[in-house]
Amino acid sequence: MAAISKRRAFLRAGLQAGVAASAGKVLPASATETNNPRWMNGPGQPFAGYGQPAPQESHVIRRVGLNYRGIDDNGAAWCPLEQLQGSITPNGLHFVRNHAGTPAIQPEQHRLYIHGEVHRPLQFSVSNLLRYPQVSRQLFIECGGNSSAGWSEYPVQRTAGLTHGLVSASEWTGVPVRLLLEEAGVQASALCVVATGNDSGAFDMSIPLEKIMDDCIIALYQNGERLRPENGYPMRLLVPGWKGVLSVKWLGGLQLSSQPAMSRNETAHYTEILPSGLSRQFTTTMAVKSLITSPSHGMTLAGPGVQEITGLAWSGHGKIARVEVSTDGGQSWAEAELCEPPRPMALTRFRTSWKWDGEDHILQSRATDERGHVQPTRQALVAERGDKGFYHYNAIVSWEVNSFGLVSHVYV
Ligand SMILES: Nc1nc2c(c(=O)[nH]1)N[C@H]1C(S)=C(S)[C@@H](COP(=O)(O)O)O[C@H]1N2
Ligand SMILES: [Mo]
Repeated sequence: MAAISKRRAFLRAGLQAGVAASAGKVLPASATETNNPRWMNGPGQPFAGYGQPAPQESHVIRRVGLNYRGIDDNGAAWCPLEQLQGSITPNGLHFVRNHAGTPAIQPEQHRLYIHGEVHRPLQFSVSNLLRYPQVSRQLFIECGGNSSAGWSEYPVQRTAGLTHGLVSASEWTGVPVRLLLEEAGVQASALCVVATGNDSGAFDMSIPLEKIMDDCIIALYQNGERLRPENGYPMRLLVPGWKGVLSVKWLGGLQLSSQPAMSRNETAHYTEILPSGLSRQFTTTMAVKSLITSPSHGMTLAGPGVQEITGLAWSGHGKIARVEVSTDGGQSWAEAELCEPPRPMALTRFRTSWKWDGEDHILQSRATDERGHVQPTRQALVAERGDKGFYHYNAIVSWEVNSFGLVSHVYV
């Protein structure tokens, strides 16, 4: 699109037009009044050993979906994406996907075994691992089943978090798996690593050796503090950019093998059924994706005027290159501002200002990653993958703002 017509499309959509001049609703202050609220008139609160959110923010919580397939400790707690800002998830709000609950691990008794097709089988305690060189990386984890509601025939009316909140991002710190495997000496026959968790289901997944050696880490810290129990304490595998199920929590074993384990969660689940009736085997990378977190379903705009549109974008293929926003259901697009710097396989916050005219609008975001992958429309995704999907839904999300300012989920 030529520069001039792109600018016109911006203006038509009311995006980033004359924002500063019309920021509205600012109250005038009197010159004589002093700011002296009653909480300034006594001693403050004492120090606390571990800080907690303000009690007034106690409504910002994960929403728990229990009892998947009739098993009590198999379920998920969804991250309240629409109530958060920035690109890092607070530890207490990181989504949780458990197949057999959170085990009560005694960290000093916990061991990680490296075994199978290696020259020297090894075992590591937490304190052994802490002596190795560590790396820190901001990375997202997204469950392959995130946004599965998008496959349903009619648009599901739920908050952004309860629909798309099986994604979160942290700064993870830990030991590159490569260092430990080099010490154990991988045999030439080994092609993959079977990672096992120490939860009661002995959760196991296979990861190609090439990926493990490239960038996988054994994470011990999450946003600067030790892992939360439900996110894998005292150690978990982190497989950057790939489906969350591979990032095995409570990691107890890495078995080098010439073939994948063909375990339950890599055969019966986390595979995709295609229109032909066949299933894709071993889907790995999470596709390019974005969504507007505010305004989103369940919110009401205060009134016509300036409104920030913000959301998150990510891709398992690398960095986010561009996010575009539409306020007319995808007919015209304007580029949003990205929070710098976009990091590979992390969440990237985007923002743009919009001047709402009080009419009906359909808000959408569309992400493009550095490899040129563009987030598809829902129509395009269904045309390619059929309508019987459950996993790996990454289509553009549409929120309709009606003339009352109410936001709901629509398909276009
Ligand atoms: N041991 C073990 N690891 C596990 C799981 C599990 O149930 N047990 N769930 C997996 C799934 S399906 C996902 S999406 C991620 C979720 O990580 P989180 O709970 O820290 O968000 O962990 C993966 N690792
Ligand atoms: Mo998952």
